Formats: sequence, C-alpha cells, structure tokens
Amino acid sequence: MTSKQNFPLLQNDRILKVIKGEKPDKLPVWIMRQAGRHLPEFVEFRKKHDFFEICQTPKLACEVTLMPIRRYDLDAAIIFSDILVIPQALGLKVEMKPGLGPVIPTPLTVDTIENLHSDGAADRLRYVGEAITLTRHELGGKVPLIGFSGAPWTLFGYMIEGGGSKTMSKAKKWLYEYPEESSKVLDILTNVIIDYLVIQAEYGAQVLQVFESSAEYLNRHLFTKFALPYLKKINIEVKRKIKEKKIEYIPIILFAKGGHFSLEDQTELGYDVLGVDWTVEPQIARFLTKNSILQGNLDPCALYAPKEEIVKLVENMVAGFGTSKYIVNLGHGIYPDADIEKVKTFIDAVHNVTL
Ligand code: 1CP
Repeated sequence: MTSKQNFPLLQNDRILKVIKGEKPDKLPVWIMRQAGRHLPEFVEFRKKHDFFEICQTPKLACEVTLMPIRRYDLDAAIIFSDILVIPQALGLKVEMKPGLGPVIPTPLTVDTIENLHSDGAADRLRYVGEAITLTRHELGGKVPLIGFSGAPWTLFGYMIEGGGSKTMSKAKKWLYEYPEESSKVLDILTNVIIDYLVIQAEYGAQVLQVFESSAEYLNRHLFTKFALPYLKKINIEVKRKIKEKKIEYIPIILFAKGGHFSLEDQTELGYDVLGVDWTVEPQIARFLTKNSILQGNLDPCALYAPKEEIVKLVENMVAGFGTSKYIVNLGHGIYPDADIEKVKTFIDAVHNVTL
C-alpha cells in the first residue's frame, strides 16, 4: 500500500491560511459536490462503474476526486465517497438508484437497532482512508484534501426513512415517540463517525467536514436535543484522538444545511469553520457567529445566471461576508446540470476579488 508519510509538499495553502487566521493571497474557494454529476467525465465514468464500487476502490475514488481539480482552479479537493457509507458499514444495505439517489430497502426499525454492527464499523471504512492516502500522493501537493462524514442526525434520518425525504417525518416521529431509542442510535452513529474521521486524518486528510445536511427538518429545540450534543462530542473527541495519536492538528468544518436557527449555538461547539447555507444573508451570518470563520454560501442556482450576473453576485456575497475569515463555497451542493463555463466564472470571480 502507498505510504501514509512523505506526502508531497502543499503548494496551495489558502484554505489552511484562512483557518489559521492568516491572510491568503487570494480568497479560497471549493464547491460542495464538486466531484460529481455535473462533470461530463464523471457521467462517462459512472457508465462503467457502480457508485459504491468507485467509493470502495481507492484507484477509482482517487480518479474521480481529481476530475474537478484537473478542470478548475479550485483551492481544495474533497475525497469521493458518500455520507451513506456509514449506514452501510453498520450493516444496512444501501443502493444508489439512478435519478433517485440512495435507497435503503430495509430501513432501521426500533426492533432492529440491536442488529447494527457497530463493532469494527469504522475499520470497515478503511478503504476511504486508502483512497485518501493515494489521492494525497496523486495530488502532488497541488491543493489540500478534505475528508468528510455525515453527521448523526442526518444519517439517522436516511437510515429510518430508507432514503431521502421531503419531510423526514418518519425519523422525526422517532424523536417524539422513541426519544431513548433515538439517542441510542445517535450515540452509536457518533462513535462510528468519530473513529471514521480519525481514520481519515490518519490516512492523510488535511481538513475534515461534517455534513449535517438535514438540519433544516428540525427546530431549535429538537436540534439542541438531538443534534448539538453529538456534534459537540464529534469535534472534541476527533481532536483529542488525533492529538493522542500524534497526528498534526486537523481543522473541522461543520455544515448544517438549513440550520440558520442554530447558527449562534453552533459557535459554541468549537468547530474551526461554520458552513452557511444559501438562505442566510451573509451579514446576518456574521452577526450571529461573531468571530467565526465562515464558509459559503452562493445559491447553487445562481450558476444558472448570465456570467456578468454571477460575477456581481459573488462580489455582493463577498462584500457581505468581508474578505477575512472567509472561505467561499456554494450554499449547498452543486446541481447536476450546472454549466462548466459558469462554474469557471464563479471560481475566477472569487479569485479576482482584491484582498
Ligand atoms: O464532490 C464531492 O463533494 C464528493 C462526493 C460526495 C459528497 C461529499 C458525494 C458523491 N456525496 C457527498 C455527500 C452527501 N451525500 C450528502 C451531504 C451533502 C449534501 O447535503 O448534499 C448527502 C445528503 C448525500 C446523500 C446523497 N447521495 C444524495 C441526496 C439524496 C437525497 O434525496 O437526500 C444523493 C443524490 C447521493 C448520491 C451521490 N453522492 C455523490 C454523487 C456523485 C452522487 C450521485 C449518484 C450517482 O453518481 O449516481
């Protein structure tokens, strides 16, 4: 296996500089879901390979991770995988249905909690680590590599709903009807997520992001009870374990999509960066999060606008966030029909901002 040491020297440290409180030469930008369906080369690649085959084969995952880096002037790569590899490692079957997304044919029930294979679950995800190590070498230090995980509430939602949902009402029903069982599952997930993120750090991830993509289905009360304590534990424990293993400090980004009602609370969790979704006004996000480093938040649909308009929207967004303590991204994942040229306009507009 490729060595976890002697990685090539990092040439583009814009994101890491921002996180350390230093001034980069240009504003850094990366795009959530950049390694995916909007790239014609990915669509071609997918005709030959099953989704989870790509995730589980380091060479293939590395190849897809590099696709957007070859095409665009991005300031970070994100390892190709999916948040649902964790439910899979816990023993649930997950299928990727074309045009539909992930489906769990036999969702979790209160009676099947005991069947979850939590022992060794993170170890069964070492293939993601191997993909990270390989990608770090293949990147040649061009940009830093981000590892990621889904957050407990978000994964809980998919496991109970059996896939995506417009309301998450089945998962929310658990929170009201079976709070103890809910906490039990959230605890199991939290522990696997911690070990999984530590593995990613061990294998060479330089930044980690936690996706709480289903924050939008909760209110402040439910989020405080069923999301925040687990998110807090993840940040503390990952950092503690990384230190214990004498791995270099790794910053962690939290992106709670639709969690604007909790932005103020999120500042108390200790994450290095808070992601902001596209529904929040930059000035309001700044006001609520005080000195936090923020990431976001252009509406993914803004990429449908004419190029001149995209440039203006970027300038307005940057004026709202300010140029310090800021990493540019979209306010959610890029859509499959995004135009390559418009993506380039977006990235260039960010890099053209005078600091
Ligand atoms: O480029 C990258 O960002 C790396 C790859 C990546 C990431 C970070 C993929 C590949 N998925 C994810 C994270 C992920 N997966 C999230 C969190 C980000 C977000 O909120 O968008 C979520 C919620 C998922 C679950 C998921 N996987 C969905 C959403 C389903 C729903 O209805 O809620 C879908 C459609 C997928 C499939 C998927 N994951 C990734 C790709 C490229 C695809 C498309 C599937 C295919 O190629 O057939």
